[in-house]
Amino acid sequence: MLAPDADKKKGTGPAGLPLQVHQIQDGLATSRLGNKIHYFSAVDSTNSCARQLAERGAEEGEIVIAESQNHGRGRLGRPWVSPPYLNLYFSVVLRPNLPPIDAPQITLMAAVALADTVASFIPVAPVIKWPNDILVRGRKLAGVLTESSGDSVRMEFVILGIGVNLNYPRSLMPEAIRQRATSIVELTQKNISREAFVRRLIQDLDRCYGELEEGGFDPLATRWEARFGFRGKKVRVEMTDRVLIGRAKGIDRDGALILEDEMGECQRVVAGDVIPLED
Ligand code: BT5
Repeated sequence: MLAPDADKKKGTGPAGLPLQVHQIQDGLATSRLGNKIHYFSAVDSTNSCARQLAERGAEEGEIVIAESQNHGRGRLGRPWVSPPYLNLYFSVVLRPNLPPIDAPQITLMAAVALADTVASFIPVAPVIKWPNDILVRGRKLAGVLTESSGDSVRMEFVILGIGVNLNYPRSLMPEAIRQRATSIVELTQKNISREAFVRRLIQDLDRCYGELEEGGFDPLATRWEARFGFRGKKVRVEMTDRVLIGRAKGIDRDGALILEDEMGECQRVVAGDVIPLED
């Protein structure tokens, strides 16, 4: 928890207090998400917790929120730094009516919703870095981790996990992320109401998820592209088995990154890390 002194120095909001779940849910106007919120003070990972609930039959839209995670994770088992009472660690159970091949669309849909939410709390436009980062002024504010379960024909469920740095002062960030991460309080110099943020996020996700299911991926892909901060930029893409250098063009309808390599040929990247390069 934030020390009282640190709280005083950094703005006016209620950083350091437990989330008031009823404030998130009261009057929440959504059609699919947020009927049930499972709230914990500490878990290993909200994604693992939501997966267990889904395996026991949790319904679409059930949400797990924790104040802290002991083993919060990113992609490829990378750690997600998750100190208590400052940020948001959130996972939602989805049971989408989509074939497994379209699973990446869920990550991209979530990035659009999350960027919309973030944009309503800060004065600068957030940028999406393919596939799952929200960056502001070149630093990482949030990440998305989707994990699905099912067979090759049908997805049984998808766990959509989101971590966002909210009232997290740089002084409390560990060395490993301090130079590359940011938070809402660092950007605005004010603590925000975490309840207001979560509420808005649930509504934005509900809206974008509904659009994906009803209108398909194309309209969301257009909005994703509008927030994509790397179109035409020179990037290095690190995959598990190789590295590509080229210019980012955008995404295709499966959510793969399209890169024009140094020979002028277009390459599709389905999984990897994008690192911006100087032109
Ligand atoms: C991600 O992975 O960005 C996905 C992060 C998803 C976290 C949420 S929290 C709720 C839910 N439950 C979970 O267990 N996970 C999800 P990736 O692209 O692999 O980025 C991971 C990298 O981000 C790390 O290697 C660090 O460099 C950096 N990082 C770790 N913690 C961070 C933080 N709090 N803020 C900014 N960057 C961080």
